[in-house]
Amino acid sequence: MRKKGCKEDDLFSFLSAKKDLDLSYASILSSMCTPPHPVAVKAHTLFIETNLGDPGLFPGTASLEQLLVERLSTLFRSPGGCGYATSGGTESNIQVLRIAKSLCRKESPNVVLPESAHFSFKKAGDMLGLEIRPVRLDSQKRMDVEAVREAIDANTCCLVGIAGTTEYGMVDPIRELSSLASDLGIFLHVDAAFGGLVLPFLPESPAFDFSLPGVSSIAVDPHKMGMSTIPAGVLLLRSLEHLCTLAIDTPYLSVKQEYTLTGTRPGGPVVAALAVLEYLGSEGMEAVVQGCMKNTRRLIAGMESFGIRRVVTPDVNVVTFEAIDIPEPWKVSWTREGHLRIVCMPHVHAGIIESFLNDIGEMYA
Ligand code: 0PR
Repeated sequence: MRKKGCKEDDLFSFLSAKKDLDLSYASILSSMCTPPHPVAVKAHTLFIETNLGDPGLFPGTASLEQLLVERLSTLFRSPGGCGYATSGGTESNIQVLRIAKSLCRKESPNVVLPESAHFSFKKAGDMLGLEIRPVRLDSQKRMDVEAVREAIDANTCCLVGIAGTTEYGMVDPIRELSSLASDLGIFLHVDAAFGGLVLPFLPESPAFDFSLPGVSSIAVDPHKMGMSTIPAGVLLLRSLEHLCTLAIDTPYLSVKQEYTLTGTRPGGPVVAALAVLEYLGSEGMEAVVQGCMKNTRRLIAGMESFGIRRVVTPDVNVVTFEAIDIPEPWKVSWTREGHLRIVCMPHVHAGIIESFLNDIGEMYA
């Protein structure tokens, strides 16, 4: 490092120049993140120095984490549920597989999940020595329940369903998975990292939450549709006993035990996540989410009017089309099967959709 520090002006012009290399959200149609809501930024800033890794020193911040868990558990219809704020879906999924593994005590445990599962489960399988068993999807890209039955065996420690798949925006048949899990006594985890803050705010949506008796845990990410600052995920469990399987003694901290994967944890994004939910309320969330779904439907109608067909009709605001050329400056993504994928996040508002459709129309109409 430099021996003498540089001038603040020089430092910030250097940093700003680097920031200018980043893309603007105005052209990003591929991301599950979105610029944070202004109240998230304000709340984050207020709690910038807090560390939830030593909650006894920050009891106010810790109580807000508990309130966030309470709000989301209630939203997912398990008012007495428990959990904690993670760094996002990856950590939530890793932690839940740790729980499932320790509960089942099998010698060669496996995890049955859909082919559409996020790659974080592969990381978890690798770290935990779990066999990951992807099962095929049906024609609508939802987990095929018959294939799930075939894949489950005596060593299955966890069944996973996705509520809002990363690539195609589908919700797996969680009701059927819940019945299967209850009948066979298997831990069922629902990865609602994306859909968890979409589905509760739609007038009609498939069941995915703790109202289904077989659902043991849910991952939801406020840093996606919750418009929080990054990183903000939440892992929720129906049973405190399950969460306690993660408990580690922390002898010299202000609390005796912790359940988290990371040690030092930022309070800022956690409070930011709560702030958005409190500020908007369910009415405000409905307005945002239903706006995103309206834009999703408009995008589908517009693309299909140019003869560019959707792959499936998504359950959430992630939409896929047959592959086409995409003009600058638009940033889209491509699924493993090569389909064009667009996420209609809050920043992808109606004007952006029309401008994108206009550009596509110039090439394909
Ligand atoms: N589960 C689901 C269903 C997800 O879609 C994701 C992330 C995760 C878990 C993991 O979440 P974290 O990345 O928060 O740990 N889905 C996005 C993806 O991989 C994340 C993302 C967001 C990628 C913005 C790119 C981007 O620009 O596609």
